[in-house]
Amino acid sequence: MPSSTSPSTPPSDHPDPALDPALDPALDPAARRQGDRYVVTPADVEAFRRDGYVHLPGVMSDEEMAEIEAVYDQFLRGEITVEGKDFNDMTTGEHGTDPSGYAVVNVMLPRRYFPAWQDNPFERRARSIAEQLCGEGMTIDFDQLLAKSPGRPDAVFHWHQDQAYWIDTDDRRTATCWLAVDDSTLENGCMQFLPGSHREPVRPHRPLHGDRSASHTLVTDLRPDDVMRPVEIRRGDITVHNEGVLHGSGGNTSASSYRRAYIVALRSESTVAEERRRGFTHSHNDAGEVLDDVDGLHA
Ligand SMILES: O=C(O)CCC(=O)C(=O)O
Repeated sequence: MPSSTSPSTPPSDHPDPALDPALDPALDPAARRQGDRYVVTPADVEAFRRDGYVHLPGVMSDEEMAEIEAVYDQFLRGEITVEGKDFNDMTTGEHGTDPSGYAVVNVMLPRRYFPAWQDNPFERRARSIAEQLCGEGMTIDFDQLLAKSPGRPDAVFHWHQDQAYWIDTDDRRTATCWLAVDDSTLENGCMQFLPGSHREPVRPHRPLHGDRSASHTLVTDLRPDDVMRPVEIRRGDITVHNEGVLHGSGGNTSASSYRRAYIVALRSESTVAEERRRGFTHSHNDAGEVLDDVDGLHA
């Protein structure tokens, strides 16, 4: 059942023309891919500014997805070494144990642990998209894999604003590019957003379990008027969200479908420099004082 802290599953949004090109033949995703660039339309920019997120169809081709998936699954099989808490279960904070029981497998900073992934085709298109949505001076801050296995209704990603997880900086521009490696549906736990919530200040957040050494995961409560909007997208599509929009996702109730996502987050160069100066790298192994200094714990 929906609760104030667990993602609910309201009916899906009105049909999205980008999911069905027949509804709008002008939106041909293949034509929007132009080498390293992906063409963002004025309507996309407007949606991103208004809602705090936007859905971009067909950012990656089938062939490009196959290459990404091969490395992605090497991570999931434990064939690429990831240090300490950077390979964890996002729901429990467990790490260093058998991941086959994890509800949400979370790999932080895959490009650090597998440098050959740096500058891959998704990173290059994400750069182009971030520049079109946020302007110049954007750089990759971190990347992440989030995988929910089938039949895991507990694979809930609790409501939060990303800025709540981050330290305060002057230029907070952010484009978090969330790539669907599987079709992402309400059933398998797609992303859900609260449109326009990025215009509010960061809400108070709390660690899901105990303190941040026990639980990296932060959570905030929905308010009675908050209506979350699920965004179902296809493999190869992305959503892009900013630092302030409230979001999360429900469990995976599908009997057969994984819900794998590959995230590349770009932020302003000045913010990334300030984060690194203060020892904040988005690793779950960052020092405790840094992890306690984040905005959501002081809102
Ligand atoms: O993949 C999810 O369900 C949540 C991802 C998320 O919160 C994020 O990318 O900021």
